[in-house]
Amino acid sequence: MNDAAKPDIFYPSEEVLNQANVNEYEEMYKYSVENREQFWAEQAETLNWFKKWDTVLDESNAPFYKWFDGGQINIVHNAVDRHLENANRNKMAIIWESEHGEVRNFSYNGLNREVCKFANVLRSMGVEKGDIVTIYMPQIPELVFAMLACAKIGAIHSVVYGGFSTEALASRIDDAHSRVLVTADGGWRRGKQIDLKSIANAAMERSPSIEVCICVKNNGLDVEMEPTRDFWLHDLFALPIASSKCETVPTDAEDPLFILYTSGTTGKPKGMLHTHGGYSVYTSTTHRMAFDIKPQDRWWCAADPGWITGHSYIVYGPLINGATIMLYEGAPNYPYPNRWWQIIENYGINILYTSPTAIRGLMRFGDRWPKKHDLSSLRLLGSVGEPINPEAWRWYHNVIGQDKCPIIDTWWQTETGGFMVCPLPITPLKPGSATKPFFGNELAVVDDDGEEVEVNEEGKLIIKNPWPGMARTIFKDDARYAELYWSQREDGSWRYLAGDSAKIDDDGYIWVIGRMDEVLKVSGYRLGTAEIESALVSHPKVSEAAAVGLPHELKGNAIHTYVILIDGVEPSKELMLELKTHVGNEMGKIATPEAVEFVEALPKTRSGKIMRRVLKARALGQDEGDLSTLEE
Ligand code: 6R9
Repeated sequence: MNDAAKPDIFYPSEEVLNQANVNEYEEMYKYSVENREQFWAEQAETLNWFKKWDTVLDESNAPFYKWFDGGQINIVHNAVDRHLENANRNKMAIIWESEHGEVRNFSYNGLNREVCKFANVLRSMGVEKGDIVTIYMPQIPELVFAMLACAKIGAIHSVVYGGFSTEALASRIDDAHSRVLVTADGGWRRGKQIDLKSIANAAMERSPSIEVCICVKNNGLDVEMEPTRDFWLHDLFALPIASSKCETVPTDAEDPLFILYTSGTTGKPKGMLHTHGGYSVYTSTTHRMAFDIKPQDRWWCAADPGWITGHSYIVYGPLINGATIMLYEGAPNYPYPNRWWQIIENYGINILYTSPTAIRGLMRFGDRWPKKHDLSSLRLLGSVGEPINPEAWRWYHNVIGQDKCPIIDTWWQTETGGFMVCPLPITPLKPGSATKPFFGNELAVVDDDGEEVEVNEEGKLIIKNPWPGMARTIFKDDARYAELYWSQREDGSWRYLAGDSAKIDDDGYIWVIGRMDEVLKVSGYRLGTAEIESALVSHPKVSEAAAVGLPHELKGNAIHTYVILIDGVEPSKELMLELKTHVGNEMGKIATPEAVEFVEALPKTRSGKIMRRVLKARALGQDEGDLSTLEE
């Protein structure tokens, strides 16, 4: 049967149906939305609490909802400690492989030892409950240890993706006022060493709040250490303070667990704040149900812990569920395009969760690379970060999933903490749709007036209810949080605005189309036009800049920029390349523009806002739409 003749709906096999953790959707969904608090209380019961909650959901100060208020918990108590009391103690928690083939394994017992030592070291550096520790690391086990160590002592982590550069790191340190930075000498990518410590040094110069920098020796780069500020982790671990015993601190359910900066509509990145209680319940429940987690599973979420996907589904959800997690530091196609398939075969990975960009990137090398490997251990596949195009879906399903693995396409955001729309393994699938709402959630598509649109009509995606994994606020900016995301209806109910456009089909399947605001998903990474523009404008020869996303075969979207130079500077090819590099140096390679176009003027509204939609329409040769607000 050729691709075109394949049915549009894929039904799960008997085998998948028989082993499903949840074997029925409709009735349970109905129960979960009609008895939302009851449903989430039942899920919360599966975790260990130091003290049980008083109320499941407190709506008295909406949209600042509280979940499990009055309860005491610590996510690490559930992700690590409780496994030490049962057969998981000696189970593999983390398998790590580096690009150049180094392998390190940690059992749950071993993980606990490392986390305790790290927690004691942080304490000895004066880190206390409520302090924010910034973490800037390659994808190595110490990144996970550092996150868990913070949580264990009630400190708040702010992980900055290791692919970001000086300005991105400095502004995040600054906003969080971190006293302590955890970093590494460097990382590996495509056989090259990435010099993280130098970037960290430059960022610390720009953001003077850092008093202590703990540095992990990863690739042995010769780096500059400032003697009164910088410490090697292995030196600290050799001291008596780094005892391998450390009590986990009980935190209130609503105590902050982490902030994670994400790009928003305007201005600088927003620190989305998540808490211990609801986030523990939400990530573990979604992971267990959508990915059918079994005790013997080897789970591989091939994202970076520096993004929300890594926080929720490399670290917290899977560890709470006692899974064995795979971590790989390196490029998917290094030294050859079979690297990932080799990892799956070598370690017997059962579930692979990745992005459409990664799938498209590996697909272009052809079937012969995966076909060299035994991928029969795979049971389920997952997708996240952007809509998956049907062609990539089919390849993933046929070639990687050998026609037997359901594809769990999960729609969610940094703000939502965990999956909001996703199939269960038993759900019939339509390629390109994340299918139906997860339990407890009611979604809709509305027009500009907030009215629900007809079936199959495009509009704004909204969520009509609170859920335990939701971000509680934007760090230091409650007002902006309420204003950006929430609106209240006349009947008093609240709605969360996702920022995506979508439609819902006759079967109730949700099709997410893409962002409606100034957020770009480039290779699945979330970037803001504002950050890219400000990186451009920080170049001495640039007067004004605008960035838009244009469709790109591999990356989903590619960054196109328009630049007005300062008076007297002539456009040139060299300057174009220099500006591209400049953005890469300031923000990180992922933000390097695909194109820099020199222009005399930018389309603006009368109030001076750049009309990016006009730039985009022009670039695509499309109708420019309503130009009535365009400046003369
Ligand atoms: C988890 C994550 C959020 C934005 C979101 C949407 C896009 C994520 C998607 C998807 C279609 C999916 N997105 N998953 N679009 N189908 N399965 O990516 O969080 O980095 O905050 O980005 O990503 O546009 O609004 P984040």
